[in-house]
Amino acid sequence: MIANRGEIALRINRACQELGVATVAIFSEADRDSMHVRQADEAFCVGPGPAGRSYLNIPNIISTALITRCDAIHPGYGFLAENARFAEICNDHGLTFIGPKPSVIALMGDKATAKRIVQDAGVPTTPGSDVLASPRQAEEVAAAIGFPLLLKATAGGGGRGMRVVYDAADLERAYSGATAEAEASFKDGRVYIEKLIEAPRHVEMQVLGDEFGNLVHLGERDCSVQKPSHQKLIEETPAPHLPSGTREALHEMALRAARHVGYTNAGTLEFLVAGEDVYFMEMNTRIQVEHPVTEMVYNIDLVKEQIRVAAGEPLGYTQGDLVARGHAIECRINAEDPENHFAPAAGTVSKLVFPGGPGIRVDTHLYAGATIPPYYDSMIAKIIALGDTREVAIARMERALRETLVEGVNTTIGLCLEVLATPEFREGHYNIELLQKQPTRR
Ligand code: MV4
Repeated sequence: MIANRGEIALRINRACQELGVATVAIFSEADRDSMHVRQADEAFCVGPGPAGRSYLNIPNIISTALITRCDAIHPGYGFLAENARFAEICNDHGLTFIGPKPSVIALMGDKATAKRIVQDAGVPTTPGSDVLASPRQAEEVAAAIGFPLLLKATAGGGGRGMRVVYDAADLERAYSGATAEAEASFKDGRVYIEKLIEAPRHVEMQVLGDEFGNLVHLGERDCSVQKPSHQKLIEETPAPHLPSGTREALHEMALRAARHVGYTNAGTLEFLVAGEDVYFMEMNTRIQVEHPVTEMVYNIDLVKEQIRVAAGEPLGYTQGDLVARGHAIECRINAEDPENHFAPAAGTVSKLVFPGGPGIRVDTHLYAGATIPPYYDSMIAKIIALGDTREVAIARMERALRETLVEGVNTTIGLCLEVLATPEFREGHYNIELLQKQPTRR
């Protein structure tokens, strides 16, 4: 069962087709005409458009999987992908959850716990506190680590429920604000403190483990090009200008942390990199949107690997067998409304042309005439460029973006081209600040 929609549902279906595995898609009433519904072997409606009533409707999804005699459920990313309870319910019903063990999802889902465990493995984490018990404890920790600092929700991740605090006078208000926001968003108001790392790069590590203790890494991805909303826009591998010692340390730390938690299946460890300093931040226990850049340079199908290891197959290779070749960049194409603070745009795509040619991969569920429902994420396509060098990959990406035509909705294509043209990006000397200053340029 493919328990997702959009491009990742197609991506999972492709892996299954190549493996000779039959697929069952689920869809909401808003997605009846979606491409994933057509391409899967079977498809069943699980509820109305709003995700809470369909793609997050656990009883409907589980009963559909049981009725259609599915063996396993691939959750994709988003929706139920990092829901430990869902993973456990799948396994309890004899449906293999394609991902790590539910206990590991739960541990990593609690960001303060994840940091503590990873630190126990000897991996440096961002300096800070464990969960705070009171505003008074926040003051004590703040006095010890100094300002500026960040308050983060332990149930959060990805920047939700985060507050920057510049001085002691703002702490109490930030604490109650962060706590209230975390309580409202996650029904868990617990927060912790971190020292603010200034102008870091966001570099993440891909790992993959089987159920026999074999674990490999598949290099890093630089995801520093993010919108102020923490939406990633451009990702690349390898990370440009990473000192070789820092890169090796990062690879080593990822393996050590993943091995320490008994990690199985595909996962990503997020780090902040500032100069030679590397700090673990959080771990994502799912396949990520940006996985294709890793697939391109390693010539490996991560989704097939996820399915194989979930079926109890051994990896069949070791770290030494894995060699990265070339440079890959991904641009995310989102449908956004510039008239409405770049909110996700719903609408109908009237004309559509995607690029092709050497070194270009397009992962999308879009087709000419498709309607984009208002209920879900705004990403409509990912364009991935591979080159022998970073320069070739950039040139390919630029021509691919110029070949692309999307009529009917406004997209991030122009913004991607602007970023690719900046001296900071071209030289590979950029950090998370790149898109923070001018929030909405196009
Ligand atoms: C940080 C940080 C600086 N110092 N933590 C943002 C999303 C979430 N994953 C964590 N985030 C950050 N955590 C410390 N201790 C800066 C960010 C951050 C950021 C990180 C990656 C990419 C873009 C970002 C934009 C703003 C802030």
